Amino acid sequence: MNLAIENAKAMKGQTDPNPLVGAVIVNDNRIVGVGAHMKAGELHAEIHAIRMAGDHAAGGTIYVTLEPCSHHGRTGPCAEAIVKAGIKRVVIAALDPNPIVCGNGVAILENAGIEVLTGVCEEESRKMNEVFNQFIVEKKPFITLKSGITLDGKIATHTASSKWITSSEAREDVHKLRSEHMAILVGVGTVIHDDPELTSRIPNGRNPLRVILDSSLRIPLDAKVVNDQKAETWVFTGKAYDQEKKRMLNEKGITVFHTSTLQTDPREVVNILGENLISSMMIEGGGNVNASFLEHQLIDKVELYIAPKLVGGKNAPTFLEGVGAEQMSDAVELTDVSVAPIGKDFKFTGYPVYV
Ligand code: AOF
Ligand code: ZN
Repeated sequence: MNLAIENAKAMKGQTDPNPLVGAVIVNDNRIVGVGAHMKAGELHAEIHAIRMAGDHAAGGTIYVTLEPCSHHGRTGPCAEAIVKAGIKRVVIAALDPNPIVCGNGVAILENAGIEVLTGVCEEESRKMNEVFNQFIVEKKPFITLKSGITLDGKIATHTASSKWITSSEAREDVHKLRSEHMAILVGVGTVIHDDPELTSRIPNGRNPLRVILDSSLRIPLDAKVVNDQKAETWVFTGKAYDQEKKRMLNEKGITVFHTSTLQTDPREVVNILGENLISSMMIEGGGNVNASFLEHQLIDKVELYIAPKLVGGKNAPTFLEGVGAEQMSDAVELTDVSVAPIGKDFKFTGYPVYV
């Protein structure tokens, strides 16, 4: 199962909105087939492993990180393929939370007289599919708030100097994070001030969809995200947007959505992204964009790259502005937290708990 999980994890960032899944077939104490799901729309992990095992699958055991599917989707049901291959025992890490599968895959296997054991390395399998597990049930993208900050929470000095807060190791890790997400979101202020590319500059990095929040369609027509064609760019504006500006953006291949409110409503943005099968998004916003998503309880995970530096200054911006909590008892607590050193900095990970 560890090998199956390792193979599944190697595909991180290329299967979405599908899950990470790995499979290993063992017969007579010998590994006869391995497989991983590599891309949505392509073969499932079990099918790769069964094809590799050929005749050696019969009588063997398959270790699979997610319950084999039962539906006729873009590929046939894996549970039926396992039965047909003559596999005698199926060891599963986690049930598939997809309502069209959940439990049905196990039922097909058990009805065919196959021994099924579930819950092996379940925690690890669930954790690696935290994005899929939420998206397949709620249809809401899994949203990670990422920020590079000083020890006192600043993202720039009071003169707006911000290069660089964190070390090159941390910045490289951010490029990896970008390539693991389907979308990346910033506010139009970031586009105006920094003119960022918002691409993933690592070897084989996948560029996420670029999402810009822009209530009054202020985005400069000569911005890199409008012109470079390195990734798709979607701009979300409010209901009173400038039609002519929208037309000019459309001409440049930019998609413009508007919400039903004057200010772009983050909940509507998230709903529209979900409807378009965007299962994961990273927010690299300024303090106001970050705060508005947190206040709407839309942040699922927080990743902070913390540089051991002190900037100070009450006018130096922090990564979370907005009005903020009234009482300390109203603060959003994070759970399942971890801290790891990275270069000269520290990477903090946690999950907000909303009450
Ligand atoms: C498996 N093995 O390797 C994967 C599974 O669109 P489809 O047909 O590829 O189906 C996607 C659904 O299949 C996905 O939502 C999840 O429930 C399951 N994924 N199942 O047995 C795999 N990738
Ligand atoms: Zn399948």
